Amino acid sequence: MSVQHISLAQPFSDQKPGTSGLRKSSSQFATPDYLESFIEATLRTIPGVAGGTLVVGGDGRYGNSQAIGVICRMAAAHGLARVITTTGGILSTPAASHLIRSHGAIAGIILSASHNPGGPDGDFGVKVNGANGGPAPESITDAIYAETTRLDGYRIDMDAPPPNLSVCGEQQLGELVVQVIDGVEDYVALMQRLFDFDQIGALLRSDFPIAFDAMHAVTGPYASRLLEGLLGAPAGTVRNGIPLEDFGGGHPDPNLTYAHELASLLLDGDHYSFGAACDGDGDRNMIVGRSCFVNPSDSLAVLTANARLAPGYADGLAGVARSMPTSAATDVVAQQLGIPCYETPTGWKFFGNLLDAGRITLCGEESFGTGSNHIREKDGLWAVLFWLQILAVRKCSVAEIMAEHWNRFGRHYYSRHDYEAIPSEAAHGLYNRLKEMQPSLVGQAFAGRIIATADDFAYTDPVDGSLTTGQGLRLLLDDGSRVVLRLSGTGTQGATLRVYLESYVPASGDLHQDPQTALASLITAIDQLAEIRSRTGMGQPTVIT
Ligand code: VG1
Ligand code: CO
Repeated sequence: MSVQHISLAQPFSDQKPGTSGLRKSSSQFATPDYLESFIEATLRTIPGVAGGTLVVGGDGRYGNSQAIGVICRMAAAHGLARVITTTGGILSTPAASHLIRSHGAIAGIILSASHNPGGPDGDFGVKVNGANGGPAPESITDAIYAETTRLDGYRIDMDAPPPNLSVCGEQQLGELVVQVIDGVEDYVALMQRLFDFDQIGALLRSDFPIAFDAMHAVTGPYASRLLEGLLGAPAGTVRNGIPLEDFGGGHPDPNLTYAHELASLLLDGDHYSFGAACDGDGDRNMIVGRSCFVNPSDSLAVLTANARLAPGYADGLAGVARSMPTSAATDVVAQQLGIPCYETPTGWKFFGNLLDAGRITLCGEESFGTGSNHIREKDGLWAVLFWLQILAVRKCSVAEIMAEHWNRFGRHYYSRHDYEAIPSEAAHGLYNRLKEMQPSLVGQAFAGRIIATADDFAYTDPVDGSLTTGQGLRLLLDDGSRVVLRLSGTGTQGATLRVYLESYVPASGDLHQDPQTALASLITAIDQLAEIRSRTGMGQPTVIT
């Protein structure tokens, strides 16, 4: 082994991890020493590197295999004992979380920019997860960032050949063992412990055709083995199932805009009974029934209300959590179940402490993220199987499940409007202006209601007492409705403004309106107040969920 210290002319100053790791354009990652420098800072920061085990893999996007090679050579130079990686380097974020936990690894490095497009002209990213399998907490990502700003060089084994990712087995890189495993197997076994595959299989072999869109991203091999292999769904159930470096030119974000083909199969056609899609790295899910789109906030509420139908959750739930912008639909269910419901900032890392402490069993975000204590990440295919489990037991349609749910708990009309790639200055100007206005807004009229609270969301972690501030501007109205504004921490071009709108109608009210109609007065009022259209120069949002 020939470990070399490569000097940097100057440290990179832009490597601050956002909501979910470091995310930049592929061309930026191609800058000499760029990836190496972030990995160096990571390996200098995380505990247990000497003699430890690291899990490494990614969603198959452009740069994936090459990055795995770099990380292996740097792991060898830093004295790690073992790197566990996968055939083809293909590893979904939830499967990585499981491997970290089941192999006692010190950490995981997941190569993905999640739902962002890939390819030479797309984005690349590095997610760093801790020993509990979840996204590294802010204390660690802040320390990694601080390290990047003072880095003078990095250590790498210059001689080591790139690992052979085409077959399972062990390879020696100096003192380091690179273990290549099948990235799908352990995950599938975990799913079999949580759900009743006989029941779901019987549903899928009956007159219940489903469609799953892997969006040419990481879930293809997982979904093929689960749905078509073990559960007996017909060949062709999994669409776009081969992972491609550029996701076939698509945008692997499972929402009504970017997964419109799948959505349209269910919303405009009448062949399929159930449809689902996952994002680039497999942690997000979109659920659609025939003529029935399931809002992700509602999805979490439905899983919470029906959790006992799945073998893995038959004993009930310790508690639930949702991110702040997620609707309060789950809160109402939790209240009826008599279990605690926590409200955290956006990003899965905030659920980690609650899950580790056993305070919650399920958690979710409005951004198509749902998960549980089986791992420490959100889990796209897990949510799909959970829905299929509920449908297999209840033997009804998705639309019937939603109607029954709203009849019981009332309905939280909900929508998120995203304004993507707006000039940073315009976005920050708009945001800061509203923030400054907030104190004067309390007591003012807004969309026919009164603003009861106007603040910037702050969170005190109930487990470790840490405080996180600046998590989104909230306008809470006197009838329980809300409007929230946030600036995205995962975009790479300009800024993305997210506007979250929510209004509750009790079970006795009109439960079957179009959400955009039900929320129309809030949409108009926030546009007038925050001057969204005029300041962004956009007549309408890029994506409406
Ligand atoms: C978005 C979502 C957030 C999610 C994050 C990571 O962040 O809103 O809920 O946790 O993406 O998802 P932001 O800062 O752009 O709003 V993923 O699928 O990248 O791991
Ligand atoms: Co993702």
